[in-house]
Order: sequence, then structure tokens, then C-alpha cells
Amino acid sequence: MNDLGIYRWLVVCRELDRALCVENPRWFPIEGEEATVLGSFVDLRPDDAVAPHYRDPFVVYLLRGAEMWRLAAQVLGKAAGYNKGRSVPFNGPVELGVVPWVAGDLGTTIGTATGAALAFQHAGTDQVCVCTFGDGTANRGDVHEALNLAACWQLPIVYVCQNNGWAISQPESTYLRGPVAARAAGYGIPGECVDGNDVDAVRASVGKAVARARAGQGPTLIEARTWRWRGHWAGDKQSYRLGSAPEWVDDPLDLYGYRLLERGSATGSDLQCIHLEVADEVRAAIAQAHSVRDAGAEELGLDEVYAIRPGFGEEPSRAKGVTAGEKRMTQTEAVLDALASEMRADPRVFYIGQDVGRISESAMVGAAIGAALFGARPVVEISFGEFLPAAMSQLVNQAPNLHYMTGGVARVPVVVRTRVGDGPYGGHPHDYSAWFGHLPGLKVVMPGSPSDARGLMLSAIRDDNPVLFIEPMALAHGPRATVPDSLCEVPIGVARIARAGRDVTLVAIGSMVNAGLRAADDLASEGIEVEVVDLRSIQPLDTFTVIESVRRTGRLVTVHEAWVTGGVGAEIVAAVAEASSGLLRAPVIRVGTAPVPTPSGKVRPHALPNVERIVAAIRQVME
Ligand SMILES: Cc1ncc(C[n+]2csc(CCOP(=O)(O)OP(=O)(O)O)c2C)c(N)n1
Repeated sequence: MNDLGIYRWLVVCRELDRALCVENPRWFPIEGEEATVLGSFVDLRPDDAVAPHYRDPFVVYLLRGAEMWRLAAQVLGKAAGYNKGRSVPFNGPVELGVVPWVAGDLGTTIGTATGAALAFQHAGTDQVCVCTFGDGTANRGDVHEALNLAACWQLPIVYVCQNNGWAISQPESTYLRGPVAARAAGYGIPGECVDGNDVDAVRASVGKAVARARAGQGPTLIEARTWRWRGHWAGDKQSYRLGSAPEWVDDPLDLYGYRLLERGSATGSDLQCIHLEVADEVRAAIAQAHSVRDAGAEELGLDEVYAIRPGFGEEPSRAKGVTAGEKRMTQTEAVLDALASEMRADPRVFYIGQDVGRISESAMVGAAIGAALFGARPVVEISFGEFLPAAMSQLVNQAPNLHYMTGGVARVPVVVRTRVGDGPYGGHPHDYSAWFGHLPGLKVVMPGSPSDARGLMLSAIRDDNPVLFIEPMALAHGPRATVPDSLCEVPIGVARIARAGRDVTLVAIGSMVNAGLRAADDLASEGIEVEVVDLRSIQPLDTFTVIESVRRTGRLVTVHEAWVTGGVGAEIVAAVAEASSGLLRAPVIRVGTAPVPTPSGKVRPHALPNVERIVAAIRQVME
């Protein structure tokens, strides 16, 4: 791009930002930081990925071809925004290769951006990702994890810390004891500090780093020193600020404008013309944004929470077919069979995780989500459910939100595989599965048999939504059971009647399906016929099958390894109660782990549900 072109973009950045500050006092102004944001992204190729910091990143989206009026519409809460009015207004259009902002948690998108680079590396292209973040954000653990992962895997990504000297009301001296760029040495990657007010300096530094990344030489960490001229948000009174900007701070537009005059590549009137033209362009964009309707009920988008696989239900499934025979597998063997077959069949599928990677749950889940956004279909393993909280921002703020918050555009075909509950690994007993049923946009699967585990894993990998695949530890290395010879999908969200019975409905999930079947065997000898419903998934929850069963039996017991309060059983009971007041002939009983942090060792069996407790509960509802 020529000098005047660069100057024009700097002016666009400033003028649009000033106008948006007038429109919305909650807008986060970029004034003073234009050279850093422009210099980091302006030289990228259209097929590269961009993950800009949240502070007015619109110039980056405009560089990619976004329409100014639609971006302005986002700030005004209009339906025409790329986000359909659903997300934070600084969100960017994912269809233009932008890592979107679907929640406000800073640092999390750095993991996702790292995933874009992982997708490029996996596909063997020379695309790169550039990611900018603030100096306050630099202190999130997620940033450290992402940088370390990118360094170890030599991912094609450039991290630029946009150091504006502030994090809300805090000056940098209160949260940084040294340059952010110096951290690069600890990751074994190049690090560099540049004048973030000088667009040429930023372009040169980022350009060098991008060339390294394209050549397969891995990531770079750059710190661009700049200054936040205005408040944290447009309406910020800044009572915390003392004194003026430090000596070294230049106005990026003045600096560059004078340079162009010196170089003779522009005259004063050229620059003035650009200001006038851009001011007109911004005015028109804001006026157009004002002229369209506000986002409202029509944008609620109940049908855009989950992505529908193109052609789903029409084409015969790749591996569907009549099963010729049967074989026997443990649950783990069954899951790995599905995974291996999908990896062989589809080059976009790959597997990362603790046993095949490192202890960086947030970075790995974030990278898998980002890779999924950019065309891969990753499966990531978190070995035990107890470690899911370490990746919580990714699992809660990113994965479930991306499709919906991008107006139904983003697709996130990622599977997070983990194991929970009682089993051979005494130290990892907690079952947090119910937490994740609380998140529209995430699918949560928990198989109760090797055969289902294999079929559900196939469905999970082929799903265009994020799927949390929770394997009950008790079954993971449990006895082998029969699975069909040929691979076939088990649809997610359809419960299974594991045993028919007319007296009582027992709704079970995971390891409790086998326990429930044993309880049903025991009770059959007493003449009690138990219908065992294996839920198979927590989200979507097949309440239809449960309600129909309770309609027949009139009695309900639920059982899962997780705690009862706020659990899946509670949701089942609520669904039955909502269906009709007349379905039940007896009070329901919910069986689960005792309300204590699940203990280890010899105390544990006293906390957990088991066959005897299920039998006792069923006898009670039969009285
Ligand atoms: C994980 C998280 N914690 C806290 C916040 C609240 N917050 C919003 S902006 C901000 C300051 C961020 O500072 P910095 O990263 O330096 O970016 P700047 O605002 O200076 O551009 C904070 C703490 C947040 N959005 N996300």
C-alpha cells in the first residue's frame, strides 16, 4: 500500500472512532493507538487470520472488506450489525477471517487466535494469524498458555502487545514489572519492542515476524509502546489520571503526516483532502446505521443457537450401513476406534490433548476452538473432568457462543473429550457434567455403553457444533461389551430405552446405566418391572422419551453420579412436572452423589450412588 493509502487508513481509524465515541459513551476509544492497530494488520493477505484487541478494532475489519455502516450499526445496537445485535459491539465478521469477540473476557481470544494458526499449520498452508492484546490482558494465564503452546508447536502466529500504558484506571507501573516483550525469551521465541506510535516501525516489525511465521519458523512476541489518550470508555471522566502524556508520546497521525511531507509523497492539501473525504464517509456510514431498525425480538434467533450440518438427514451417513456382525470392545477402545476411523477418512480431523500434548487445558481447548473456526475438526482431550475448570473461559464463553453471537455464521466443529466419576484413578472423582448442560450452544454427551460411545463419538466429530464428550470413568476401562462390526452414528440428543418395564421409569446416564440395569434385574425377581432410560446426552436432553415413559409407568427415579442439587435429575423432574400435573402416582426420588465434595479412597463408596441405593429408591416409590 502506498504512503497516502496508509495515511488514509489512519484517518479512517481516528475519524470513525471519534464519531462512535459521540454515538455511544460506552465505546472503547482507540485514539492515539492507531499506528499500532493499523501497522499490525495492514500488510496481511486476505486469507490470513486476524484477532485484534477489543479497543475499537474496526479499522481491521474495514481492511478485510467489512462495511463501515454495518460496523457502526453494531455500536448502535441495530439488527443490521454483523452480530445481529447479539454480541459485544466490537465483534468482527468471522466470514472475513476475523477471530470474533463473542464475549468480553480478555485473553481468551488469544487461545482461539492460536487455534487459527494451528489450523493453518495442520492444513500445510503458509497462512498466518496476527493477534493483538493489551498490556493488562498480557497478565492473563491464558496468554501465557497460548504463547507457550504456539512456541512449542512453532505455530504461524504473531502476538502484538498493544501497550497503551493503562488498564482501565490502573497505570502500567501497578501491574507490570518489566517489558512484556522480554517474556519472549522465556518461551524461546523472538521478542521485540517497537514505537507503537510509528506506523512504519510497527509494520516493519510485524512484517518481519509474519515472514518468519510464513516460513514455518514459529511465533514472535512484539510489544508496541503507545498511549491511551482518552478514557477507558468514551464517557470515562478519568478522575484517576494525573499529569499529561509522557514526553515520548507522539500523535501517530501527525508523525506519519509530517513524514510524508518530508518524503515528498504528499502535500498538505493531499492530507487535508483525505481528512475531508473520510469525514464525509464516516458521516454517511453513521447516518445509514441510524436509518435502520434496532435489533429486537426478531434477532433472538432461537434457531441459530446450534449449527445444522449441511445436508443433515438427507445424505446417507458416510459409515452408516447394515452391520454384518459384532465384536467386543471396552469403552475406550470404542471411542478410539471412532476417532481413528474419522482421522483416516477426513484430513481435517486431528487429536490433541494431555497424553499427546501438554498441561495447558485452556490453550489446548482454545486452540481447538480456533482451529475449528478456521476449517479443522479437532478433538481435544482433557484427561479428567476435574481439569475442565482450567479451560472454563473457552468452554463457557467461547465455544457455545460463537455460532449464535456471529449471527449464525461461525461453525465450531470441535469435540472436547474427558472422563469423569468413579474408576481406577482414585484421585479424580468429581463429576461436573451438569454444569455444562446450562450452556445453550454446547452439546454434552455421556455414553452409557461402548457401542453408544463409538456411535456418539462419530456423531460428535461430524457435528458442526462444539460437543463436550464425557466418558464415565467406570466404563472407560471396564469390561468389553458388544459393538456392531461396522461403524454407525448414534444421533446426539436421542435417549435409549435400555430396558422396558411398566412399573417405574428409571432415568440414568453414564456409569449409572449399568447400575440401573442391575437394579432392574434385582427388582424383577420381586415382580417390579423397571423401565431404564439411558439419556445418552445432557444437552440436548431428550425429555420426550422420558415423559412418554413416565406416562406409561407413573413413577420416576433419576440417577447419575453427579450431585443431585442443580443436576440433570432435577431437570428431568422439572420436565415431567411441566408436561402435566397428572403423570405421577408417587413422589419422585433423585439419586446421586452425597452433597459433599466427592471424597477419595475408602470414604468414596459411602458418597456415591450404587445398585443398592437405586433399588432402595425404586422400592420406596413403589410403596
Ligand atoms: C478476563 C477479564 N477480566 C477483566 C475484564 C474487565 N476489563 C475490561 S477492559 C480491562 C482493561 C484491559 O486492559 P488492557 O488489556 O491493557 O487493554 P486496554 O483497555 O488498555 O486497551 C479490564 C480489566 C475483562 N474484560 N476480562
